[in-house]
Amino acid sequence: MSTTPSPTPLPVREPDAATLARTAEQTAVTVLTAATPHRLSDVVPAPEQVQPDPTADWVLPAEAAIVVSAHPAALAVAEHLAELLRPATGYPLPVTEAAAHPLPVAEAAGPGAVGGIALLLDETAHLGAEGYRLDITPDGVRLTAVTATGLLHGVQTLRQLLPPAIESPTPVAAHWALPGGTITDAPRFPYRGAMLDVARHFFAVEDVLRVIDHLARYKLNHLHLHLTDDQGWRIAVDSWPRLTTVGGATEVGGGPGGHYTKADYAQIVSYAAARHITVVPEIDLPGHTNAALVAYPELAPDKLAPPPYTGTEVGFSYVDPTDERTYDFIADVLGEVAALTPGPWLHIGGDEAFKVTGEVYTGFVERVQRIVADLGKTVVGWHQLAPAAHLDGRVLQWWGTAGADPTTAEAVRQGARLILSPGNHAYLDMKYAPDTPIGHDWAGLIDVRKAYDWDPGTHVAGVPAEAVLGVEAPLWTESVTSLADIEFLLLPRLPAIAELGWSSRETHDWADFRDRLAGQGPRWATAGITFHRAPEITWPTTPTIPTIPTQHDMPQTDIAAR
Ligand code: TNX
Repeated sequence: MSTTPSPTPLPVREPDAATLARTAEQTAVTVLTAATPHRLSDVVPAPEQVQPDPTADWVLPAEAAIVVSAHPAALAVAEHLAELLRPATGYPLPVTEAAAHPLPVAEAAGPGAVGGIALLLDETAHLGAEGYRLDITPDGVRLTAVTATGLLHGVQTLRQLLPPAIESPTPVAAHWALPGGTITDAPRFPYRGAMLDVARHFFAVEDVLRVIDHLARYKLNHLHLHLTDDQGWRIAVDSWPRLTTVGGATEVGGGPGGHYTKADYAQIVSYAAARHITVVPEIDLPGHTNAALVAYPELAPDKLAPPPYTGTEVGFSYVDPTDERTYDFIADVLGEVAALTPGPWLHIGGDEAFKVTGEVYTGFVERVQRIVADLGKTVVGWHQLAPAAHLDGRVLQWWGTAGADPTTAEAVRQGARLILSPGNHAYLDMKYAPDTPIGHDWAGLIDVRKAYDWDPGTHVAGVPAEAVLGVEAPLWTESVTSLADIEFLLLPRLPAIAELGWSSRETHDWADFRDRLAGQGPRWATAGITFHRAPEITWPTTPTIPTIPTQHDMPQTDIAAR
């Protein structure tokens, strides 16, 4: 019996401390994170086209740079990407301008560069105003778009393809692997939004900014702020100062309320704009105006100040539609709000004005629509606006639960476009289940499947897909008092509505959506975001994330060896 001779041992050299430390770190990385990346299709909302190439997986190296077309808006997106990736990776990820494009990543970064991430604007690409192409190759990542908005959407996709640990606010020992292949993507509808009611309960600027971040993740591009209601007036108007000093000092349940100064509002608008999100301000008229009447009784039909209202009933208040002073008030308010708002939209509410009916109501709406048009803005209102005369460009927001309304269909036939927020699918203030601790149920219970299983293109009878501007998920806040409450109702249903707005109908598949949505759970958990662990979803257990020891924690020898 012969034995295979063992190979002659190589001469052994003692490894130095630095090599030992590196080896230990690499071993830890291999043990603690999966070596295989996510699937290229594990993205919410579902991309239009996904072509995986398993031979092209790529791992983000510590020395990677972000190269970007020399254009201010693209540079801002590149900086944003770097800011998203730096906390968890601990990598410097410098942002540099590309010499020319399109070039392979390494070439764009300059001679001798390691693979990195290239963000390239290409006006000749057929990707549409918001689309992008993401190529993950053994040389690195190349993201191409016609606009900076497209680049930003691609950045959100890239972020979701990295391991969930990328959401960690502090450095993590992970293998930052990306699945190889190409994604080509563009939205189905141009308007994709969410609404936050800051009137029933007031929310601080930082809470609104955090909601904006949640919208950006799922490629939503509009934030509708319901700024005024019976329980509080939340936006400063210089020409009518008591709106906030008096009208802003209440909220549901008797809390202190609050309001946004013009600087606060400007901060929200610019934070949203940096994420390519347009703010849609709503001044709800002629109903839902008790807070304004408390501040200015001259606007009330009987010219008497009503008591402040902190309950949750609707439909009792209205500004006097027969008094010219009311229209001065509206022109002043809408003028100031329009001046603060770079986006094209002004939302005038129009819902539940139960005491202003028939021709008085339509006459009122027609005057206010005209005021908005004269300010150079496009009027948006709840679908109760439908019987008022058509005005070019006007947009109705559908919140019905029945899927049919001849008056709305007729308004659309005359040229109105529709934003779909069906109460029984898209209302994020509806409870998930009978035992959901907060929320309403007047439009039914909305579990994740109910939020996902409808088609904006065919939902309202007589309204063709071409007349649908998009979708919006409203969050009314009668029962919502904290950021955690907001997140609990938003997640995981907001991504369902976002997918209906973004993804082509061909990708619509509940089982597939459910699996992709499950993958978002560990991301939210890692980022410290509250969400409802909906029982329909098989949430993966969130791995304990290993943190990289800071220099302070390291033994002295390792620091010296670095
Ligand atoms: C109806 S939807 C309202 C709001 C309430 C909401 C509660 C709409 C245009 N009006 O005033 O907050 O129901 O779900």
